[in-house]
Amino acid sequence: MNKLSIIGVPMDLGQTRRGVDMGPSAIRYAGVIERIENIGYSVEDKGNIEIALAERVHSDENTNLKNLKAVADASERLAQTVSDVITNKRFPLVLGGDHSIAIGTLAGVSRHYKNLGVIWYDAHGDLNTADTSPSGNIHGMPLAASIGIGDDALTRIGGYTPKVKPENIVIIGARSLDEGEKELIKEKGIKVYTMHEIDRMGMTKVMEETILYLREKTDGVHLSLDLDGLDPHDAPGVGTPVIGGISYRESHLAMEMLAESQLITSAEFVEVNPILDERNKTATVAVALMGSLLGEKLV
Ligand code: HAR
Ligand code: MN
Ligand code: MN
Ligand code: MN
Repeated sequence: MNKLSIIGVPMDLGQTRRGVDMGPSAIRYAGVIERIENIGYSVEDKGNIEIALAERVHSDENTNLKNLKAVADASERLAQTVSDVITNKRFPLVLGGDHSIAIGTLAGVSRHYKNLGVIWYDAHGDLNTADTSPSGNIHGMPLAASIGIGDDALTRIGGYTPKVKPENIVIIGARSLDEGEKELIKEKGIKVYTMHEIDRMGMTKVMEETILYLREKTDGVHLSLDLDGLDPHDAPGVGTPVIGGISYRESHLAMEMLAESQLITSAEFVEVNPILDERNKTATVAVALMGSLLGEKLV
């Protein structure tokens, strides 16, 4: 596929820190369009999905999920936009925004595949529900919602559930999992490479295994890359940094191996928060990783 569409999602309603709504602007400012055009893609920027203003959203007293209705509404719009892009035979590249946007992205992508695979590159599992969440923040729930676990308003975007089978998921970079998430990982048989495995095996082996595993099972693979999967030294502009993360070099290698594999059919880069960043470093890292993922060559 040599045609690509960028979709911005200035979402900050899935958590409570301000600034992550400016992620799409920061990533565009870091030169994403030119970077991808230089690889040889025809790039269309579809602009941003409309997101309600945090100051105008009122909490619903029937749930502890923050901004539930506003997140669900945005997810429906995003799902439709992503689905249209795929129908037009273009690669969807979604720019966040907090990670709650993955609910909508996956709802749009999964309409097009019988056996969608997902790589969840993240310090966190994002496998919480209203019952297990320590925060009520929906950005800690999108992977659970996508396998059909959680509030109907999140699991039934697009009118069907689940979007992804647990055995088609690979989590990479985990180092901050809540108890309920650990239980769900075991119960559902979700494949996880924590930082322990990355340290012991090296990123090359982790990616070789991931690619082999998903190639056998799936007919398309979505990459959901949370910048907090990287170490805060390399990606400081995120709302929930966790020390001891994946380096920029390891991430670059992982993206190049995915490019070689030709497995990835859609991608999103999330949690870039320019207010917390150092001179747009995290957005710049995100754009460099997009370049590697999409086949950029050094010579
Ligand atoms: N697990 C915690 C929660 O659910 C923290 C989630 C942190 N957020 C993210 N997602 N950036 O990866 O509240
Ligand atoms: Mn996440
Ligand atoms: Mn995270
Ligand atoms: Mn390289």
